[in-house]
Amino acid sequence: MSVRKTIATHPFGDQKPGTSGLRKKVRVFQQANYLENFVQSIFDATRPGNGGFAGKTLVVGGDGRFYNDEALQTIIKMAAANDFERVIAGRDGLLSTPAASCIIRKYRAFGGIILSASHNPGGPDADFGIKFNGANGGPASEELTAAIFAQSRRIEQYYIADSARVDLGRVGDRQLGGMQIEVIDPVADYAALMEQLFDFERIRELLTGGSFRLQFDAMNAITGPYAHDILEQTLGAPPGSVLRGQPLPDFGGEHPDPNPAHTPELQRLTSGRDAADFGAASDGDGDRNMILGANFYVTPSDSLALLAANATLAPGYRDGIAGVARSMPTSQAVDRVAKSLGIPCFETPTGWKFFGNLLDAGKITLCGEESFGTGSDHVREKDGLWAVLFWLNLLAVRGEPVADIVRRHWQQYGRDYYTRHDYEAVASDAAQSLVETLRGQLGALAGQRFGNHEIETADDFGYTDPVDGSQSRQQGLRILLRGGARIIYRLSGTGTEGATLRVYIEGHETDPARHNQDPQNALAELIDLSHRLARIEHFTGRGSPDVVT
Ligand code: G16
Repeated sequence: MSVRKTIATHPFGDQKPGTSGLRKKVRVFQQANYLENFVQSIFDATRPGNGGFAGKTLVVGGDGRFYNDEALQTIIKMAAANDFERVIAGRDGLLSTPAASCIIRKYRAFGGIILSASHNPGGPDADFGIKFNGANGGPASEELTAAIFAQSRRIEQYYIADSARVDLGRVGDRQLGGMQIEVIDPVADYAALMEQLFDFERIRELLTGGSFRLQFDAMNAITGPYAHDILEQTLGAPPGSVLRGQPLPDFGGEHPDPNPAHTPELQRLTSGRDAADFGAASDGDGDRNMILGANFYVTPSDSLALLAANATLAPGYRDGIAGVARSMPTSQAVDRVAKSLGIPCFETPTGWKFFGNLLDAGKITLCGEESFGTGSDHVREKDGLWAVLFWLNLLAVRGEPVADIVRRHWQQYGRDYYTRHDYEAVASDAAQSLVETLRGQLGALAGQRFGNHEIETADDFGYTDPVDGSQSRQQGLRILLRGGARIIYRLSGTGTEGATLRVYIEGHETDPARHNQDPQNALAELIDLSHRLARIEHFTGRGSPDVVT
């Protein structure tokens, strides 16, 4: 038996969700009532007027980072006290973000609460996060996150069941008061979905044929169990193919961000004369991916374009794709593929939630972002292992090395040289001043020449959702140059310390003789221009970025 308790509380003023949910330091979440306030605000903002949560199912799980366990216990007790009929939880409280999306959809849940700070570090002094996904399996819309925030500013009480710890260590059913708790294998439903989309037979032949070598870096994070199960046990990749496959609460003290800087062992194994044929990594919660060939790095923007161009090679996309979408700062490589396929291409603000309506309406099949995210209409989150399996399917069918496939693609469409420069933990005031100053100057930039470059237009990106007409303003400052090159500035919405300025720079090169340059060299003039236009050093005191991808 459990007793429902009503606890009086006071609002915190800072529970405004960012690009993807509420992300803060663990110590912020550990304040008395902090997590509870936000969870109750989610329930209050989403509670159906008719009958409340009676008869409704909530999916819960997270990436296993520090505080995952404690937070899940609280959330489950609060779900019971808020009258949910059923909670579905991953065993040990684990669910990758794409698996959570898959499970919400498959079991027709009301929605889900996902615990993760994605690629941010974990541990008592690091980051934690929480977000709500709706019945379509996708992140809450801007409208809903605004309603949750508004509720968090006026909350006065929350409800929680007074009960013992719920055992999440074993698959099976439990009862908490009137609520059923179903603990499920976190991998099985997701693995079954992957098997429907990709040609497992051909991938198995590739991986067991003897000459092809795969290395997948799970970064001590959530994809470890998924990768061991799917890549090694089901598809036959030899043991050892999965690196850092054990999820750890602090990710082994590492940064679970799948980019070249944070995957040294994977870089070593995919470099040199004895390089593995294919390398990949996923992040803290399993929704991001990085793709590598032997001695070759595939940019996320190129990866999206390549998957779009080769989609019909995978059984799940055999009949073609309806359309594609990319976030605004993602390179225009996929636009070229869409044009040649004669399908629409949408440009959305940064944030996976903006793809949701397009996917639900069937306007797009594939979508992706420069921030190592790729996905499709199979779930409503970006999906790291899905991208890896898609690439393996493609490699199995085409039988060519990764580098050759990408180079051939560039020959056909031209190469979109691309780089992102991040200035991290900048003082928030300084970052705001930089953005506001540049915003004020945008109108005067059109027509100005800088060396070989001329600015065609400059604007502050705004988006009107083609499905529901909702509008999102101030989504990034765009400098569009004659010939298609672009420089974009925006402030990250996922950091937990100060502000992170992101500068995205791209230029298109059609001449195959010029396709083998280092992007930092190919884009040197534009990079220099990006500094001068925004006076980055003047505002931030930084002469060079902290991270270059
Ligand atoms: C989240 C969002 C992505 C976004 C990324 C970076 O990813 O889901 O859509 O591209 O953050 O956002 P920002 O540039 O604002 O930091 P994740 O993997 O962190 O959940």
